[in-house]
Formats: sequence, C-alpha cells, structure tokens
Amino acid sequence: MVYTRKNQRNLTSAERKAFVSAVLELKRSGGYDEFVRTHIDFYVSDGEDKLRVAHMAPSFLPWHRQFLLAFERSLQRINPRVTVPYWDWTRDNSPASSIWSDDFMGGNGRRGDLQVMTGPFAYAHGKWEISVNVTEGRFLTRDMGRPRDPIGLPAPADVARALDDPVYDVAPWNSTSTTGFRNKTEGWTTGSGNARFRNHNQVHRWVGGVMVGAASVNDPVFWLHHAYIDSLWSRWQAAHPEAKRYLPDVPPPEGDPQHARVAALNEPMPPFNVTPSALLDHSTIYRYA
Ligand code: CU1
Ligand code: CU1
Repeated sequence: MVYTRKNQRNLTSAERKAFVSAVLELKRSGGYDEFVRTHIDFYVSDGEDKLRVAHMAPSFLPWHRQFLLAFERSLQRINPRVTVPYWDWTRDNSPASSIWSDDFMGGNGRRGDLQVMTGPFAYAHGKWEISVNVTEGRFLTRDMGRPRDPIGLPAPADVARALDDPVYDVAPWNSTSTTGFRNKTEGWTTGSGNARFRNHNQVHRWVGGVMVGAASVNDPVFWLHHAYIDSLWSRWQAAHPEAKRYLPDVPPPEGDPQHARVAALNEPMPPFNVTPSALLDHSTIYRYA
C-alpha cells in the first residue's frame, strides 16, 4: 500500500499525537539514537579525502531519502499508521507557526542556554535526553532566527531557483558546485556568514541549537525538514522529465579529484546497501499530499 506523507500543518491532533508517541517510543527503546549515530558517522566534509555520501555530494538527496525511509519503517513498527510529515518552511516560517506547538515539536530555546522548555521533547519533561552528541549537551536546544546574527527562512523564490535548474548536479560534485539542483537545494554558496547557507542549510541554521551540525538528528524537526527536501526532489523530477535524474551516472575516473569520493548512479551509499538508482522513484512506496 502506497502511504501518504502529509504537510504537518494539516495533521489532525490525533495524527500529531501518534507521530510524537512513536518518536518517543523509538527514543525510549534506543532505536532513535542509532539514527543520530549514523548521521554523525557519515558527516564527512568535502575537505576530507574519502568517500562522502550524505552531504556536500550528489547523493545528498538519495542518501537522506533512504535515511528517512529507515526511520519511517522504525516508526511504523511501533504504529503502522504513522508516516513522516513534512514542514514547508516557505509557508510556516515563524517561531509562532503551529509546528512549534506544545503538542508537536515544542517551542524555541530559552535565552541563555537555549534549552527548549516546552513540548514533548523538552528535557525537563523527562523523555528526551540527548545521549549521542558531538558536544556535552544533554538537552534539546534551539535558537530560531539567530537573534544575535539574524537569518531568515528561505522564501518560495529561493526554492524556485533550485527547482528551475534543469541539471541534477555538476562537477566537482561538492559544496563548490555553483549550479545544479542538488547544491542549490543542499545550499552551499561561496558567500560568507549567513549568506553561505541557502535552502536546506539555511533552515538548519535558522532553527539553530542542535540542528546545526552533525548531531542535528537529535531535534525531531530534522525529519520534517528532510521530508520537505525529499518532496522538492520529486517536484524537480516532475518539472524536468527530460533530465538525467541523477548525476554522475558513471564514477569519476582515476585522476579526477573526486575519484572514489562520490557515489555514482549505480554505486552503493554506505551504510545502506542501496544505490541512488534504486531510490529515484518513490511512487510505489509513498506519495506527498
Ligand atoms: Cu544530513
Ligand atoms: Cu539536513
């Protein structure tokens, strides 16, 4: 049965509750922290001379598609009716948006230590202690909009600029690729400060706190953000039916600086035994509403 991923703003309160309960149960059982660990383990930058599959690479989109599917299957083992909702941050674009309500993601961090004090993932409520992290931090933090160095959320025009690019990705297949749907969506630019971050990266930075960096999975909004990014990949495919759906289609040859550092169309993306090619079409698994 093809299931539906919904816009989080359209969930009923029962659906919100079911999603949150499944996430909390996965956390309680230890399964959630395995996802945090995987994301940290595969947080490889393009300054490192090794294979990078998750970020700063063409497989940014299929790697996170598989990561989301694995997470969603874990939730569905707890409650088969649960799917991962998506957060359209071009529309629900303020700390007052309903996504941050007490029965869903909870609110902003408090002044000072940025600790989230409301909602199901507040440390003080006893169900969300961060145990796998890149810092000593044990509680969920957020710093929406970075008031000391303000950043906004991407606008519809920013998303449109990515969707309008007819090429999936271009050499050198990393954070310096200046064109191509993949990096326009992932969001590395040559700018400095906040201007370095667009679309996907800009949203991580806008939420702030643990959403910045390798351990960002510790904020459950990570999944809602990435479900929206995943939906943009679907929209890009639909908008460019003639385009090659993934590049590079063959591995960069020996002598190419990206040789053995990126996954081509038919190469597996560790830790998953799955290729980008196998993930191009999600229509037999789920759809976006
Ligand atoms: Cu990631
Ligand atoms: Cu991300």
